[in-house]
Amino acid sequence: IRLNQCGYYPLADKIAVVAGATPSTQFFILDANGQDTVYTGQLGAPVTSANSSLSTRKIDFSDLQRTGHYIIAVPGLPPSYPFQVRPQTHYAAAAALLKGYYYQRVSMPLEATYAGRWARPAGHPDTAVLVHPSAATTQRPAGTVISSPGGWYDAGDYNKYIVNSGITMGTLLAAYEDFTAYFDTLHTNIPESRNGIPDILDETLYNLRWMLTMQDPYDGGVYNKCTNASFDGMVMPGVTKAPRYVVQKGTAATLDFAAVMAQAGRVYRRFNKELPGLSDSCLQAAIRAWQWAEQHPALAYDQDKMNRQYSPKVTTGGYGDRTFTDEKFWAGAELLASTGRQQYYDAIAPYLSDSLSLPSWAGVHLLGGYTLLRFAKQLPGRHAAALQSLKARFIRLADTYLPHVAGSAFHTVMGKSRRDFIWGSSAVAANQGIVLLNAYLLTKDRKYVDNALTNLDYLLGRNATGYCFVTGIGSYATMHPHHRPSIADGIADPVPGLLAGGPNPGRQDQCHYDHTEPETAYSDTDCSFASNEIAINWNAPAVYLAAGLEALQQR
Ligand code: 9MR
Repeated sequence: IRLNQCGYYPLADKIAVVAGATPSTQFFILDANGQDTVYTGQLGAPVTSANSSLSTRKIDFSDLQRTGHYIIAVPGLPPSYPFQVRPQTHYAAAAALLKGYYYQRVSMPLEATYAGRWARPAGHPDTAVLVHPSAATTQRPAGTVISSPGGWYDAGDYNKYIVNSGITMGTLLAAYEDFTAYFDTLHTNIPESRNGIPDILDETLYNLRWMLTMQDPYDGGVYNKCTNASFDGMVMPGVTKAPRYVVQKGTAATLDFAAVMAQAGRVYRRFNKELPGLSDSCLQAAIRAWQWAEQHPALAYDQDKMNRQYSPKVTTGGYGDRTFTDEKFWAGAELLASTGRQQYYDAIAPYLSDSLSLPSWAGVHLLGGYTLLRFAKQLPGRHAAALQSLKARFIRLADTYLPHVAGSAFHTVMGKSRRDFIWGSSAVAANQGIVLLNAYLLTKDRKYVDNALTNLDYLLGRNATGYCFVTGIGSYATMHPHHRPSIADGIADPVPGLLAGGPNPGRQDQCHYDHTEPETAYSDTDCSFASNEIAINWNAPAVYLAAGLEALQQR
């Protein structure tokens, strides 16, 4: 029986499914001691999944609105995990997913007060990072030592990549802009929790300060990453002392940086008293990065090419992107929203009608779209017609998701197409949820919230694998993520609050998979970096989705 292991809101849809053959056509909801039947229903007709050979039957108990602890029983099958019907059912998931970033912090010790069993010494200090020959300039020749401390580890590896920090920060800052009141009171027990700044912004600040160090002060360009030459072994952070480098600047990294800094300049302005000068510094950094990108409009990060020219060879993650119109659109949109200057509108106007697609690290156009739609009313009136058309096209995109749920095997927006099951498929589910929540924010039509919830149900267990993909949450969650600290720390439970990549039939890791169909190709093994790594750009949309749904739950 596959269900949302975190439970269900009293007034929302409550769907579980039974996968495989069932001896009965009835289901029962029992109170958690197994004594009293509180609800009886008929299983839905069998539905064959589009993306695996599984067949499922629907368990719909939406009418059960009474708060309580329950289990689902289908005669002849083992009972479901216990679950609750209650308000704030995703509070724990939202807080844990945000707290996940604290555990990814690079250059500070994680103290037991905040990190519990997962306390550890500081990881890489990154106070003496070498300028790689690929990044050499007159002012900073190869071998120049710079300081680039802090930030979050990208994923299960120990490197820090600007491109991927870009979409991550953009998504978290958008979560704050869209659900400000909710995040103002969401506490995650981090060292800064009592400093008068919301925890989410304290957390993003830790990475923001690192990002600022990645801009070359002499020309405004931004290095692609701060990295080892090759991946560290499966050891705790800070154990290895291999040299760290900043490599080649690039257009995508610099524009993503510009976008984040422009957005941060706007978001942190509210905290000028607590963080004097920060907002202005971010905006200045954004403008300088934008100007650099105008001079270097198409400098791709091509790691193979770089390695043919320079040594040492760098073999860590590439995040090599070759199209820059989406980064330009996003950065321009953030600069426009933060400054109101016509020049940024003119710069993004040629891309305003580009097709809208789900955000990914390589495709950030829609992040700009979200921001334009969020600030449409504050933008100069002469842009109104263009923004109206953007809004209409955006709602059409959200509407294409709505028919996915009915007739799908797991009753989720996620998984209609096998193309949903890519490396990091969990983030596809979460980002689809963000599209739907934005459609709600623009229309106030609850159907978008209901549909977004189906994808949180997916992430938390109503999926073909039966796993909850968030570590430390639910009854049957990812236990062996490809995450160096979780592997090396000697603690059975993985570091909590981290979202596993999820099913990926590409299986680029050659690890053992029990199942290989698109929606079942998931391997809960340390080995599996293609289906079971965690990454900052996957946690972020899950933070947005879980927190957004908490903020919008019906009372
Ligand atoms: O998420 C990235 C995915 O889209 C790419 O297909 C894959 C291969 O290039 O890389 C993924 O990103 C990894 C990055 O390169 C290094 N840190 C871990 C990231 C998650 O697996």
